[in-house]
Amino acid sequence: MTDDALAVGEITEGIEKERIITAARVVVCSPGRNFVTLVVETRGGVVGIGDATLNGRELAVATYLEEHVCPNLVGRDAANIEDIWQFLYRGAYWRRGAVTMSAIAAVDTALWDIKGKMAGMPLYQLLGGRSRDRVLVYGHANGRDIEHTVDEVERYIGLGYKAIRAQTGVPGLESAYGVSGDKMFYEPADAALPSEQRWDTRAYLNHIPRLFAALRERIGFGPALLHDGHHRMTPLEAGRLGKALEPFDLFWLEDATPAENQESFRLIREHTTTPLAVGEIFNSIHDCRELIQNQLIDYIRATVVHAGGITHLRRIADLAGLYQVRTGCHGATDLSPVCMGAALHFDTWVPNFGIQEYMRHTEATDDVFPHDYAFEDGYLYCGESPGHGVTFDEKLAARYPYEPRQLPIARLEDGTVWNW
Ligand code: GCO
Ligand code: MG
Repeated sequence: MTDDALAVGEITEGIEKERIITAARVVVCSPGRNFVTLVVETRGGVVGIGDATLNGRELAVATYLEEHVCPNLVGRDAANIEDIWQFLYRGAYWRRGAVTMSAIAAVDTALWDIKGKMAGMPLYQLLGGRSRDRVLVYGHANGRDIEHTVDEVERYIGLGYKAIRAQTGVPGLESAYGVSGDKMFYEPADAALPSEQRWDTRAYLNHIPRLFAALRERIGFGPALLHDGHHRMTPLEAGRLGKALEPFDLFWLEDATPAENQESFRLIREHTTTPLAVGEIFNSIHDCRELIQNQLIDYIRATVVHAGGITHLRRIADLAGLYQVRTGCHGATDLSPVCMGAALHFDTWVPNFGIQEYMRHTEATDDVFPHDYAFEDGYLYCGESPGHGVTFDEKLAARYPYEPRQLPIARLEDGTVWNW
């Protein structure tokens, strides 16, 4: 009897002993910011790692993994990625949710890593091979005012970027989403308890078109420009902004409005042809099914760590492909290099690729997570080493203990809590 003929989920003598999972453990470390990493070991000595970081809620996922997932992994055949995914998803009874899906994603990523290492192949080969030579990425430029932001965009062009997200300070507001002191390593989770920021949508709406007019005036129409609304607008306000930005040829307007009500994107669509992107906080295909099937978006932002791993992200991308919706995986610094490595293999394979977000990690983070992907001239290249190509220096990680940090909250002028 071959291994394939074995009943799934059954641990029998026949399973190649070396594939049996012997240990699964969670490491929380903070080399500049917090990361949750799952390490899975097999009897044969092959180790796979997965990212389980959920910004501001790290310990919830770590505990979920430690208490409810890891004990279930030991003794299973690491090769049965699909069966383990289904076991963790259906078997929990409580479906979906960011904590559950990030935990499942970490297991899934670690198991794909192990499969690649056992096959001696980079992950993209296991998915179906290369669909492109390189992965177009966008970087983050931001400034306190329009002039400063335009300078920053020019600096990113100087660094080789072909696509740049631009965020700027808004007159009358002390702080704005996406604008920070450090121009390479933006980190919004800034305090143990949430800091509070004022928000004024009218001031924002009147200001942003001026930024993009100034940008096109200075840099022309060569580089692609993106903007993140970070859930702050109502659908009608988003329609107005999208319309005002049409002359400036945006690659996308992101998170124009919260998407719990997927139907609300229809109103935006009816008012503008500016391409729409959403999904960095989605964790399931059901969060975006209507958006995709009704062609209410152009780019889906779900990524490996928060959307159930490679196994589930692939399903989302396949559904999106039927409706000409392309991928644009979330790639902020709160997703560890492990997620980035896995996402780059996914990006290299996925037929309906759009773009990949790339916020650089700090040197300390890169030291803890040595990786073989590399940036050159506006593109990221995944490596050729077996698995996803990212390793984990646990000894070094131990020098950076967890630091409690949460994301800020936003309030309107009158004190009402708004979407951050
Ligand atoms: C993005 C995102 C991030 C999020 C962050 C929250 O487009 O990159 O909006 O900057 O704010 O991931 O943890
Ligand atoms: Mg975003």
